[in-house]
Amino acid sequence: MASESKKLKLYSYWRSSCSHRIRIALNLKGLDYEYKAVNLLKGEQFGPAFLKLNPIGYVPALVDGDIVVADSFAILLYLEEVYPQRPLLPQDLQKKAINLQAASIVCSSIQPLQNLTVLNFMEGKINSDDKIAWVQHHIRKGFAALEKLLEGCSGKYATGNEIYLADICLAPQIFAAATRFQIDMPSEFPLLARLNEAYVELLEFQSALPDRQPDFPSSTA
Ligand SMILES: N[C@@H](CCC(=O)N[C@@H](CS)C(=O)NCC(=O)O)C(=O)O
Repeated sequence: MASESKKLKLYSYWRSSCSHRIRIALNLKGLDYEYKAVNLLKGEQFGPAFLKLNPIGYVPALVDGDIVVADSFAILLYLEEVYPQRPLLPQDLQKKAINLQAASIVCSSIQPLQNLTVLNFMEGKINSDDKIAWVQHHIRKGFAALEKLLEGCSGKYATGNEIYLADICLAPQIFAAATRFQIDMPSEFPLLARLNEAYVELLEFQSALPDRQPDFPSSTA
């Protein structure tokens, strides 16, 4: 019982790219966790129990014993501090800076402009073609910057031949861009498409994919 309550709990939604980042990080660090599904389409993120964990009503949230940490970037930094195995940031300062910048572009300058709250707010104000054009514009802007940022420093992965924070944030965003928002990765963003080919080979990335999660609805394509 005691060890059960110590097990990490991840509040997640199968399609959430922010939750997807944390699933990858937990897998890389070899941390076992209990999956707590929060159905965003049913509004479970606004229920009182979940708002106690994250007052802004977004997944992911992580519970580690008595500690609750929500917001994916904060969770990634927390995991890195508390569970230093398989580091998410390199020692090399130049590479570290690029990892932080690339991760932040995804977390702050791309994903927030496509999240459910933003898309729901637009509902009825603009048509669905304009809505997808909005999302695509912000993904393309961010991806174009990332291609420039990583040009010259990428190897097999974003900043060389080791997986770091940039990769953990890029993989879910590339997945969402290609599968939900109709971005043709190989023709538009060849460097990112090449990185993604390497990510899909890795078990830690495969088991974090949306369709591998317990709350993935089997009827959804
Ligand atoms: N900055 C937050 C953003 C979290 C976020 O936007 N989560 C989305 C799923 S990826 C969500 O919970 N959306 C629910 C909603 O918009 O109501 C993070 O990185 O964790």
